Amino acid sequence: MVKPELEVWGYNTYRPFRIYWILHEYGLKYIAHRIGSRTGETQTKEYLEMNSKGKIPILKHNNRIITESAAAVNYITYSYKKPEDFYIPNNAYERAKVNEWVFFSLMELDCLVIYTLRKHEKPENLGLSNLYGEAPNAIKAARDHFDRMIKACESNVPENGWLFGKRPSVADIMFTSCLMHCDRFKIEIKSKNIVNYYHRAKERRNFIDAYESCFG
Ligand SMILES: N[C@@H](CCC(=O)N[C@@H](CS)C(=O)NCC(=O)O)C(=O)O
Repeated sequence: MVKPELEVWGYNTYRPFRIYWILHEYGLKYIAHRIGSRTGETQTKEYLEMNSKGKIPILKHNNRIITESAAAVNYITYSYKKPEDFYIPNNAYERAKVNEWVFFSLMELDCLVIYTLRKHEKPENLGLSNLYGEAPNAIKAARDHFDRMIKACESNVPENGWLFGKRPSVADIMFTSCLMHCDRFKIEIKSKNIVNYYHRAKERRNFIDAYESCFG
């Protein structure tokens, strides 16, 4: 049997999940190395040679290594034939609109909200304040920021389908993966529209299969 040319390191968290989801959208075979963050597995000499940040995920394609989840998701879309049921932008403006969601998700949601909660919530709330210190003001600011950003993007989320119509895109993978943290950190999504969008996303076959591969 030919060894799949794609390999993923990481599982059980939402950032590797982004890569599993795009691989399932593209129907690609891959090898999953189910290693966890903060288990020591990302700190071995061998792993650090692949990703000096000592984090998951990594995508490897033959001898190429990609260490940021969004870059890895995009890499798949640049490298493989587009599936029928997936949206790829056609021109600079359409690409910019997809990227708007990607950078919004990474910066405003992942970085400013999710990382802050992960670092400063108490361990009983799945945070790491035992390592990074308690910071109640930062936690409140992060939760307020989430509410503000949800309100800001609400009118750009359609009532049906995906962010760019009938087919999902990289924007949906990035945005949905950030919404998934709401369950974990008990963040209420104060928008019926976005809650409905999130439920629709979770019903997609490729989402369910990717979820099983990443978290099952
Ligand atoms: N910006 C990176 C973030 C990767 C990241 O923070 N991964 C987490 C797990 S989801 C991790 O490995 N954390 C361990 C650490 O921060 O030391 C990406 O999106 O790929």
